[in-house]
Amino acid sequence: MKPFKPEEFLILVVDDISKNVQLLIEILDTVGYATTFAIGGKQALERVKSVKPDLILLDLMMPEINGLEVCKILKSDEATANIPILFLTASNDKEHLIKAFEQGAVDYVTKPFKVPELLARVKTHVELKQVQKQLQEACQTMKKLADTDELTGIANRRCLLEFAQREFQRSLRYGTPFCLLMIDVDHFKNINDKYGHPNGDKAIQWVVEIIKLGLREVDFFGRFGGEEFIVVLPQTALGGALEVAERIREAIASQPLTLEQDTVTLTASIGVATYTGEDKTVVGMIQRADKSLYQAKAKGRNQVIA
Ligand code: GH3
Ligand code: MG
Ligand code: MG
Ligand code: MG
Repeated sequence: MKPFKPEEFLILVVDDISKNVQLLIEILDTVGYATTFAIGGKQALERVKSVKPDLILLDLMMPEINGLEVCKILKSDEATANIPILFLTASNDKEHLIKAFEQGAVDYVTKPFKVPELLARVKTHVELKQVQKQLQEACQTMKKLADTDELTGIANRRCLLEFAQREFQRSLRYGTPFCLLMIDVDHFKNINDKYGHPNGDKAIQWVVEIIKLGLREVDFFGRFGGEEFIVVLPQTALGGALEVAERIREAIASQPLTLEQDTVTLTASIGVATYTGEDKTVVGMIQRADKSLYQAKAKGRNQVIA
């Protein structure tokens, strides 16, 4: 765990009485927390929108909007639901305590409180919040790694198939068109044989950059295997898919690549498959794209076949 640095945590103090706010801020200041405050529930809700506190010390009994209501509102909004809330109250009513926890509070302290105890609780909650944040970040990093092809940085086969299947499901449900392109670099073995595997890798990365330039934001692109790629074209009928495919084919064939001082021209063959409503899963579409690709190869490569 990272060393504890109180100044990195922003604590929002909420009370309807400004003297109480002042006292709490002075206490938090002795440790070095970053602090901000709101007088009353309404101001608290506005404050949370503009700052992102790591913890809220929330007074329970306040006129207009009381603490329980503030808590309920914050917990029902995805953007603020994760902010831990510690209630501070003069109420000895056990009902209040139970309600506070039911509304999603992490802690409940009655006034008058003991300063060291309050500070110990605050520290526990901000540290827990930090651990939670680190876990979320680690999960995101792992998901990204699990989805990404190491050589090219685009989606790997698993992620690509997942996306394609989702798109297939959407078409199945709404009857919207969609197409797949399967792109395979022609005679790629020759590149590896002549320039070596690391240069082959470089050529694959180059092809990826060229394909990317020919796609729209909504199109999805992944590495299916070696020098084979699949482009998913959502909401696109055959005419549009053929245009995209032709643009990609032309871009690859017309731009020279430099390998070991040689100017190399690569070409690619592209098979196109459209969603017809007859396939059971996207695998059927991929098989048809592969068949078209095979025909493009058989007919002399550097061409698009649907
Ligand atoms: P064609 O597709 O036109 O029929 O011929 P090809 O030479 O491209 O045929 P094939 O698909 O059989 O060969 C692809 C080659 O790509 C074989 C493999 O060594 C190479 N390859 C696959 N993955 C990688 C990679 O990650 N890096 C490099 N450098 N080469 C790779
Ligand atoms: Mg009050
Ligand atoms: Mg090939
Ligand atoms: Mg291949």
